[in-house]
Amino acid sequence: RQAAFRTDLSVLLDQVGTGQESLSFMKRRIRRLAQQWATAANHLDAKLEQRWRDQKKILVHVGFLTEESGDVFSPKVLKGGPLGEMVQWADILTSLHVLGHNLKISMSLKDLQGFLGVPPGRGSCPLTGPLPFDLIYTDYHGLQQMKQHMGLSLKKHKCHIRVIDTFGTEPAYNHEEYATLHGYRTNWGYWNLDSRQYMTMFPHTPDNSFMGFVSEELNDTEKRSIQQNKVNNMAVVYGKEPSMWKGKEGFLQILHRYMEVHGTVYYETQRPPEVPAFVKNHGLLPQHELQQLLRKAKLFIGFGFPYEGPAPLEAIANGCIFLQPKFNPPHSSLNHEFFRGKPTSRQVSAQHPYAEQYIGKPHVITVDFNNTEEFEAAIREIMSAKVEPYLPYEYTCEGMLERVHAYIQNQTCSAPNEAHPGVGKQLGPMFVPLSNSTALGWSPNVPPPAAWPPLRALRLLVSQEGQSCVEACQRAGLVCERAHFHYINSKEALHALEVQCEVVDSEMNHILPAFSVMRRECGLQREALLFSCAGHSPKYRRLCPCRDFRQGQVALCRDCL
Ligand code: U2F
Repeated sequence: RQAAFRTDLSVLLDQVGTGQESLSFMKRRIRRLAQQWATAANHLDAKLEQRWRDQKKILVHVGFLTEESGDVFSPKVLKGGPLGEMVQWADILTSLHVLGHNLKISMSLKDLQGFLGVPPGRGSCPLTGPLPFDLIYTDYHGLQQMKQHMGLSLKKHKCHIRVIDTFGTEPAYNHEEYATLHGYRTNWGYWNLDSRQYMTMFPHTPDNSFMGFVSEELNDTEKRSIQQNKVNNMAVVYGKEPSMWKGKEGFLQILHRYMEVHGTVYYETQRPPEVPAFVKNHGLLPQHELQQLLRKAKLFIGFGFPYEGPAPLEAIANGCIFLQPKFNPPHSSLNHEFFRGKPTSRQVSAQHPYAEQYIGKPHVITVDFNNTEEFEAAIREIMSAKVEPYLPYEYTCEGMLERVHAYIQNQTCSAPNEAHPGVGKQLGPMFVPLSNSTALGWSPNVPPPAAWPPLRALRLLVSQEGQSCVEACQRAGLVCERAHFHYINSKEALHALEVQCEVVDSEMNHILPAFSVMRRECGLQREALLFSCAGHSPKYRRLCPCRDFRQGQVALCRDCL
């Protein structure tokens, strides 16, 4: 069946259900943004020009909100607990509904079993017949529950699964045997999925798919009125939980010399001791009231935690400048408690690396907060700057619908466990050196094999020693495309790059394909699950599949729609 865009959200609101505070939060959000979604649906509908879109049967099982996983989030919704995940799930549900898919929503084990047709009870009762869904969106908690209740059939159906995973999962952590043997085993990883099945909150791990969420959009009249009503000396502190303010008095004192300081910190009866008396604390606000506060404020300032949340995007969208600390050395699972045990080695260079790398000045200023001069200079700069509200396209409703549409219609998980070194063999002649540099492109004369993103977007680059493909592609203004590793994992690719190989081995190692210049050793990848944009090694230069991307929509290549 053909999917038709929906602009009425009432059926979705009924489906979300009632009971927990988290559900009320999500429903308030869905209602508040309903008009914005409807406008975006109409735009995208027109842009796609009647293109056929398959209607998919989709199950959304929100594992972390189930009673069985402890549901630690719901009781904290009104008390300063994390809301980022609920923001994202509300927006995922809305996207799938608006795109016109056939949606079922599960927030408990009972719902899950009912939808899957698995008999209730203890132990793993394998799902016999075919899976009644084309796609299942869940999270790590939900995956665990599905394993318990679907038994071995989970393996059979795993290509249909998508895992919403805020901070990302790198391939080395995802491959069970490799992770166990090489010290990448964590509480979360090792599911042996195609790493693009993990979907993140920000586009920070190109091995995964970027799912994202949306932020409030403003029309021109609203933008103008915001700019006229900005209060140049008004700052709002990022942090709804008292612990996020702990040990920050020094910075707050300096800030207070220049600006009036506001906060939205949850409290029960009296001011939390972490929040100085000069701070005007509004208490935790409903989302729409927070937006109003941000419309007046000039500065939104983060003190290092929470990492990578939605609030800075909302602040920037409402015309604030976001000031955040640089982390030197970067925070990661190797050196910081919060990231410990997360299935990634990603180096987090600031509180909100996306804001720094994808938005930057004048909307985002990232400085070393311990350098008082730099910190004060940034505050002065912010007070006198004139900045317009800004929202990257990928965080608008249309941007999210466009991306989710493209994934649903094009992303396949064939996940052959063998990497088949030499799969690029028949493609050998298609590598044409562009110049003396290491960039290669596809010859336009040869029809590319079916692949998504299409292979004409592929640019083969070689990393420096110690550099990952994430970085190598980024330096060239491109992005690493994990789906294309298959096509560059060949002797022909090495040959086309004029790499001197005395031996060409094929191994299981997440830095392959790669070569050592010193030792004249070349290695190809034997295990497709281990193709990794993130991998790097000091003595190896890596072969990297990079691609272009659409302005404001890094998840999609120029020809990807
Ligand atoms: C992130 O979670 P958080 O919930 O801590 O992220 P924030 O950026 O603080 O904000 C989430 C939402 O909370 C809303 C605000 C944001 O959309 O509009 N809010 C509000 O309604 N009222 C207020 O007074 C203040 C904020 C991240 F998203 C999670 O994935 C991480 O687990 C967590 C820890 O790093 O950080």
